Amino acid sequence: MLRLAAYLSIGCLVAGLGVARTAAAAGPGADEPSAAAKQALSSLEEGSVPLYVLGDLNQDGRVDKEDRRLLSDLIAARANRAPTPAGVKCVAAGDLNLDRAIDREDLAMLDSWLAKQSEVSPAALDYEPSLPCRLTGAFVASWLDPSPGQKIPVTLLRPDLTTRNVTAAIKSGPGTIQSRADGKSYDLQVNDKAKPGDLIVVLFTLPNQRQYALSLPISQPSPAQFPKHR
Ligand SMILES: [Ca+2]
Ligand SMILES: [Ca+2]
Repeated sequence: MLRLAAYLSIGCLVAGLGVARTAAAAGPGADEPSAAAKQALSSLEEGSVPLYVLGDLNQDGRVDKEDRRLLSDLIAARANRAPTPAGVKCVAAGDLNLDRAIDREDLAMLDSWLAKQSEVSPAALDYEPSLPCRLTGAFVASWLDPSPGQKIPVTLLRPDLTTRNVTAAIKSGPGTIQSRADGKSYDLQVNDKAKPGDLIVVLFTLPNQRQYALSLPISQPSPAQFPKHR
C-alpha cells in the first residue's frame, strides 16, 4: 500500500518528495514553501507526512472553477506529452479518485463536486507520494493509517496557524483529538476498540472559516510502528 510510505523517516520523505530540494534549487519564489514552512517540514515527527488539499491544483486553499480549468489543461497537456501547465502546483491534487492517474474520470468527479457548490467544502486532505506536488499550500501534517489504540501526531505547518486559531474536531469515527501544549500540534488518539477498516474523520476549521476534512482509515497494528507512538 502506497501509504506505507508514510512510515518512512521524514529525512527520506523530504528527499523522496523532492519538494524542499526542488524548491531550494529553483531559488526563492512564490512556488516554494516559506522558510518557516520548510523548517516545520524538516522537523516533523517520524512518520508524519504533509497533506495537500485534494482538487486544489493551484494550492490556494480553495477547490473551485479555477482548479477545474487547470485540471482540464493538465489532462490535455499530459495527453499531448506537453509540460505541466504553469498554474498547476500540485499534480497529485488532480487525482481525485486516487487511482494514481490524471484523466477524464477525475475531471468528471470535480464537475460533480462543483455542480453542488461553487467551492468544495469541506475539502479533503490527502497524500500521494507517487505524483508530484510542491506542497506550497500544505498547512497540516499527519500520520496516515493509524492502528487501534495508537496515538499519532497531527501538526500545523503554517506559521500563522496555532491550535488556538484552528479548530480540529473529530467529525466521525473511533477517536479523540487534543491540542498539545506547544500550540502547534495535536494528539489524535485512536480508541482501543477501533477495528481495522474503521474511519476517523477530523474536521479542521481555519481562521478564514474554510473547512478541511482528513480521513484516516484504521489499519492493522504494525510491529514497526507501535513502539514509537504508543
Ligand atoms: Ca485552488
Ligand atoms: Ca485519477
